[in-house]
Amino acid sequence: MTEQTNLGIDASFFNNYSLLFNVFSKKTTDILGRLDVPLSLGLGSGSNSKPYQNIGTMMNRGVELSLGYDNRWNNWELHAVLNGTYLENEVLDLGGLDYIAHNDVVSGYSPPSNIIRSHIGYPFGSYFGFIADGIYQVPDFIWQNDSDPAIDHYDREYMLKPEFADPTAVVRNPQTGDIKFKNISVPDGEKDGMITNDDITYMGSSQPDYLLSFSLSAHYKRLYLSMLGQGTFGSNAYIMGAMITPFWGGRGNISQEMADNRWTIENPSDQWQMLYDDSQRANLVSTYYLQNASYFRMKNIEIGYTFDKGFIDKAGIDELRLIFSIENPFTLTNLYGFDPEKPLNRITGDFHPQIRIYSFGFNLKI
Ligand SMILES: [Ca+2]
Repeated sequence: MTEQTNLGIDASFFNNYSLLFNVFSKKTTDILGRLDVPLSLGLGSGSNSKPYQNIGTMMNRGVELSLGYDNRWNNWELHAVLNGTYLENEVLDLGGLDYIAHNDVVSGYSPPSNIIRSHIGYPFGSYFGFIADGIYQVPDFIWQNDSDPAIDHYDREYMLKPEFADPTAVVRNPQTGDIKFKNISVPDGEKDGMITNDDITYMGSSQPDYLLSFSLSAHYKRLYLSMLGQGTFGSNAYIMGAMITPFWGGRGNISQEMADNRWTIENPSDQWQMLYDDSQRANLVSTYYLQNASYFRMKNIEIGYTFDKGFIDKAGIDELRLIFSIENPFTLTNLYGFDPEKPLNRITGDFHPQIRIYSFGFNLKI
C-alpha cells in the first residue's frame, strides 16, 4: 500500500526551455520481513522457515528536478536534458522488530550475516558494524622491561595501554597495525571499557542521497554527437572478503593501495592495517571496509556522420552513415573496489565490473 503526496510544476518557457519540478512524500507499507509465527502452524522453528509477511512501513521523501533545452538554428540542432533527484529514505516500522537482517545476501561467508539491515530510524538496507578509528601505533602499547626501546619491534610483547578500551573480546591479541574500533556502547548508562558486539552500530547507508543524469544530442550539418551520463552521490558500498580482505579464503588478492601502504614498523600508517592471515581479524565488520560509492559515469558517447546524397548516389548507394561509439568511456569515483555500479547488497569484491566497449560501424542502404 502506498500513500503519496506530490507537489509538481511542469513548465515551458522562452520557447526552448522546459522545467519539471516535483516534491514528493511517499509512505509504503510493503517491506517484507520474516516474523515469528506459532510453531503449531507447522512451518518449523528455523529462521528460514518463518514466512515472509508485509510488516514494514517506509518513508520516501524527495525532490525531482528536470531541465530541458531544445533548439535549432542555422545548421545546428541541440537537445539536452538534465535530471536531478534528492531522496530521503527511512524505515518507520517493522511490526515490532528493531530490524530485519538481509541475510540472504551474505550467506556462505564467515562474517556476521546481519551486516545489511533494515533498521527502524535508518534507510532501507543500511550497513551495521564497528566504527574504525585509525590504527593502533607503537605508543599505544607497553612491552617488557618497562617498554625498553632497545628491544627490537619483533621481539616485543605488546600490551595495550589501559586507557584504551579492551578489544580482546573481538581481537584476541591486539597488536600494532591493527584497526582500532570506537567504544560507543553505554550499557546501564555508563561507558564500558571494552569493545564488544554492543559496539556494533549503524555505519552508513547503501542508498544514495542524490541521483543525477544527463543526455545530450547535437547535430551540425551531417555530423551528430550524442552523450548519456549518470551518477549517484552519498551512497556507501561495503566490500569485504574476496579481492579486499587480506588472505581471504586462501585467494589472497587485495588492492595495490592496501598492500603498498600497509602498516609496518617502517611505515606506521594510520589508514591501512598490517596484513594478517587471521580469520578472526578478517571477519570483523567495520567502517574500514566501507567505501564512498559516489560516482559519475559517462555511459555512452556516439559520433556519427551521414554522407551527402549527391556524393554517394554515384556509387549507387541510397544512404551511408558512419558511427563510432564508446560504452562506459570514463567513470569518476573514489571507490577502490571495481565498480561503483555493483549491486549494493553484494558485499564481496569478486564480481565482474562493467566493461568499456569501442564500436565502429556503418549503416548502408542500397
Ligand atoms: Ca563497548
